[in-house]
Amino acid sequence: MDEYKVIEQKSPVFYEKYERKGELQHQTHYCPGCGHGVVHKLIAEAIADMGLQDRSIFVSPVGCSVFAYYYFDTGNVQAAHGRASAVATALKRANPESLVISYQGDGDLAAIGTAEIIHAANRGEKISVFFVNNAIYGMTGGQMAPTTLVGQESTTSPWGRRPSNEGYPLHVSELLSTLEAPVYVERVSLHDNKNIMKARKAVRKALELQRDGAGFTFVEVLSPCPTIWKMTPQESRKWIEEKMLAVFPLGVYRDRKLAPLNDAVPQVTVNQLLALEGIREEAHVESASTEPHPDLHVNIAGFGGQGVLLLGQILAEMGMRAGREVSWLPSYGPEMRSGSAHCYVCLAKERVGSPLVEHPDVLIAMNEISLHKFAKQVGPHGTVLYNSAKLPAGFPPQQCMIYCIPASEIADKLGTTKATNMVMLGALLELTHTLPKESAFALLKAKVRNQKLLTVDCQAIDEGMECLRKQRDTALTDAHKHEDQLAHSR
Ligand SMILES: Cc1ncc(C[n+]2csc(CCOP(=O)(O)OP(=O)(O)O)c2C)c(N)n1
Ligand code: SF4
Repeated sequence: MDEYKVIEQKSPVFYEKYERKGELQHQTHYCPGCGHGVVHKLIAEAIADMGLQDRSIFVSPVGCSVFAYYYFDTGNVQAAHGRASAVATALKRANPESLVISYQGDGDLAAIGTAEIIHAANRGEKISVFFVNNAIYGMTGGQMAPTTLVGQESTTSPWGRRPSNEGYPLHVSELLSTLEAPVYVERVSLHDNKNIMKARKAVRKALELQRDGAGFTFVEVLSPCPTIWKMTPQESRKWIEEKMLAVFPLGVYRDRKLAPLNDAVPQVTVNQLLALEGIREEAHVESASTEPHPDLHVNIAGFGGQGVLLLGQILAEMGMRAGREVSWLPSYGPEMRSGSAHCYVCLAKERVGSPLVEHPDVLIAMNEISLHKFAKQVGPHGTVLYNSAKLPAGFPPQQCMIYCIPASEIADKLGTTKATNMVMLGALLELTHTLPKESAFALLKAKVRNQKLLTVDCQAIDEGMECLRKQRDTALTDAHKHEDQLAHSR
């Protein structure tokens, strides 16, 4: 029975079965002799040896390795073409304790994703990027890549790459090592076993540096693509050795080990900032008093000049002061005045996953166009606050509750139309009871220098609250009357 001993087996970082294929679920989709499988193996083994599988997030690109998420039993995100290092940036910043891997081909990273990689490297993002350079676009059938060699034929350079027309191959490792922030940049190759072992070391080193909190790490891997190169696996390894090494010299281009970037200005968290401004205590009290309404998604829409975006900012800042997670996402046209504008505000207990608000709990429609445009997005339990004394003629019935708040009129009576948005803020506060009006007053006090305007703003909030309260009471009374009538008629 004990005729042989298993000394090599699939890394536990790979799924046991690769679900993509109906049959042959032990195989990847890569062509025989492809370098992607080798690089996958090196990364998987390094993660397993470091014991960081549960903290690893693998970002797969567009290209032949798009399906890496079928293989790596880690966190997985598949990024749009060229955006893997930007997506990795977000993942790492949001989850600093995780090990974030951006895996990209040369078409992905060095063509469509040039901007993303340069800026991620230049910012010193604490991610590890594995750049698989096979001198061609593999997945799409062999178009010229920025790394295609001079004279190399491709479907888009059938005469061979000519510098006069297509320029020269891009040397990404060299390029990135001109930047100040990267801590580790190395180019390795898969053309023979000795070099695969060097690649193994480089992969480990990049991941270990990231684990230890260093900055941007980058490993370029010269990798065979036998299918597109129309060679056998053996020939393609030879081709790397004979052709690619001369153009892409191997070696360490940057090795700064642990060299944290020291900012003259220390970084502070939002909470520290609030504490510095002396409003953290207040935030504590507010959050305790607002427990029953944890999440609120609002769309505030109107035209430029109505204070639409400012209202959203104030709401978001009130939420922030109350210890909520918040987001504010503005959208506006090129016109500073009178173009359409809207913003989404989320106030949440947990981190906000997406700042988009497709189905708002509350729509604040500052004008008729916005009402027509957005009211249908409000669900049956949502509410519309419409800036007018009544709905436009012929406006179809909606599944949600609509309150007509003549905010502009109220603001005019107070002395300035500018306070329209504050009337709406008051109505919103009264409607949702999510945040106390005192928080709005405190915030305005800190922001509005003109005392007269400050007084009007505060009055506007009170009037907005009062207006909503009255309408709600009327609506309730009407509902009770209706119920009574029904009861009598039975
Ligand atoms: C926005 C966009 N543009 C173009 C494509 C088509 N496309 C898919 S993969 C690819 C190139 C992949 O080449 P590379 O990054 O070198 O990876 P390989 O396939 O060689 O591993 C392109 C252009 C796409 N999917 N999305
Ligand atoms: S086309 Fe090239 S890069 Fe793509 S899987 Fe096949 S060998 Fe690998």
